[in-house]
Parts: sequence; structure tokens; C-alpha cells
Amino acid sequence: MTVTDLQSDLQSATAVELSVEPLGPSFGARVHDLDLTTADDAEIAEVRRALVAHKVLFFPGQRLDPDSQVALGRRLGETTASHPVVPGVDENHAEIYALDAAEDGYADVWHTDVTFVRRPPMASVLRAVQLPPTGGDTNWADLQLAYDSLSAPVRDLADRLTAVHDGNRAFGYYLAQRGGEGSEWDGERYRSLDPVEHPVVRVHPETGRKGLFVNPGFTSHIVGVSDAESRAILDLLYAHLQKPEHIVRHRWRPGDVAMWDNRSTAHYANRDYGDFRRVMHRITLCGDVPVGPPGAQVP
Ligand SMILES: O=C(O)CCC(=O)C(=O)O
Ligand SMILES: [Fe+2]
Repeated sequence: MTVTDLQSDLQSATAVELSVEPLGPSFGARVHDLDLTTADDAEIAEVRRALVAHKVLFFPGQRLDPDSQVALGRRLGETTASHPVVPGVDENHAEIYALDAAEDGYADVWHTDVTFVRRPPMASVLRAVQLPPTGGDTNWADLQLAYDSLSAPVRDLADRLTAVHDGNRAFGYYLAQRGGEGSEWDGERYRSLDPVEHPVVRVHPETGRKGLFVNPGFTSHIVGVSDAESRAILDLLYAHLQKPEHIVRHRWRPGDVAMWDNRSTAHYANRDYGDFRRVMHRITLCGDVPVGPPGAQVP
């Protein structure tokens, strides 16, 4: 490749600009005029950059189906199985995790996806398949902003803590239903949900920014403190991360796709639509082992 080839390659890689409408000063953005099924490599690279910068992205008017959702995931990174213990939506789509209200699929507890494994997924891509007439909005919390807006002494305390994440309460039932035979995740067949330890503050591997990395869905306790201290510290952090100024709320429309960075956010889906059916399809992308700040207890 000549220098000129290289230069024109670099130019074409940087020439695209997405139409990004920020939804707040530093969190959430809507991406307009991009068809995720036909986006070129430069556009996908920009989406990847925007994901880290804005933490949650919304793409209106998409026409993804199960095949193209998985194909999109493979262009953004490496897809995981649907879930360590919940099977895929059908035998041709082992990567798709379906949340179907008709099967008690709800996400009305604040959580970051699959933090109860050693290498939780980096990002998730969610597609609205069937929506209720009203309600069923999803909320995301900016865990880096939540960290930054703690007082300095509480940040210092959080920096040094480690927490246990345990998937049994939420997903033990699904594993039992499959006779204890889960999926292959991160090269390992899941036959039990052994609790794992992660730093309470996670350093984002791409930006170096610190964010809270505990959630009511999967974090069971803080290591090395009393039960009462653990409860009080977690309650303080949970109340703080849910403050309205840390939240972006999305009202779903048919064709919407949301994509979020699990290294910097948590989310919650409102369960406020009565007996109407709501079906969502999610894929997740492989992530890395969470790393805490220097001086954190090493799990
Ligand atoms: O149903 C939703 O809006 C969110 C579901 C959820 O938690 C997820 O897809 O990870
Ligand atoms: Fe989730």
C-alpha cells in the first residue's frame, strides 16, 4: 500500500459524520438517517465511537430482523450467546435474548447486563419487536456521571471497594428449568451461577473514566464490610445513581433500536402496561474483565 493509498483510506474512514442529536449535556443521543442494515464500515466505526461517547444511542426507523440484528452485532464486535443460562429465541438465533411479557420477561429492576460473570458484556443492542399501546419506556442511568457527582470522600471510599455479583436470584430458576445445563459463555459451559467479584468503581477500558459498577439486580454485597455496612453503602449508591439528572428515558416506537455501553450505564424497563404484550430482542457483545482504580482491593 502506498502512502497515498493509506491517506485516502484514512480519509474515507474519517469522512463520514453521523447525524447525532445529543439528548443531554453528556448522556444519550439519537442517531438520525442511518440504516443499520446497510451502514458501511466507516459508519459502523462511527457508531462504535458514538456509543462510548454518549453511552446510550437510539436509532429510530430501523428495519432489523433477527438475522440482521445478529449480523449488526458481529460488525460491532464479537457477539455472545443470548445469556449464560437463558437459551436464544430460537434454534437459528442462539445470540438473541428475548424479553417477552407473555413469558414474564421483565426488566423492572435497575441492572447492568450480566454483571454476574467474570467478563460481562461490553454492550447490548435492543430491538423493539412488539410494543404495548402506551408505557414500557426504558430508562438508562449514566454511572460515570453518578460517580462524578458523589462527594469526594464517598468517591474515595467507593474506589477502594469490591462487590459480589450473583445471578442466582434472577436466573437460578432458568438454569434449573434447563436441568442445570446452561449455555456456552466466554468459552465455558454454564452449569452453575457462581458469584463473582468486581470492583465497585470500574475504569472504562477505552476512556479511562471511572463509573459506579454496582446494581440492585445482581450485586449481592460488598466484600470485607459488615452486612449492615454493605446494605447502607449499596443503598446510598443505588439511590444516587437513580437521581433524575443521571437518567435518560426512552419512549419506544416501532422500528426503534437502542444500543448501550454496559461499562458505563445501568437500565430499567418500566412495567406499567397492564396485560398488554411487550416483546424485545437483545444481543450482547463480548466485554472484558472489569478493572478498578489503582489502589482498589483486587478481587
Ligand atoms: O425491556 C427493556 O426495555 C430492557 C430489557 C433489558 O434489560 C435488556 O434488554 O437488557
Ligand atoms: Fe438489561
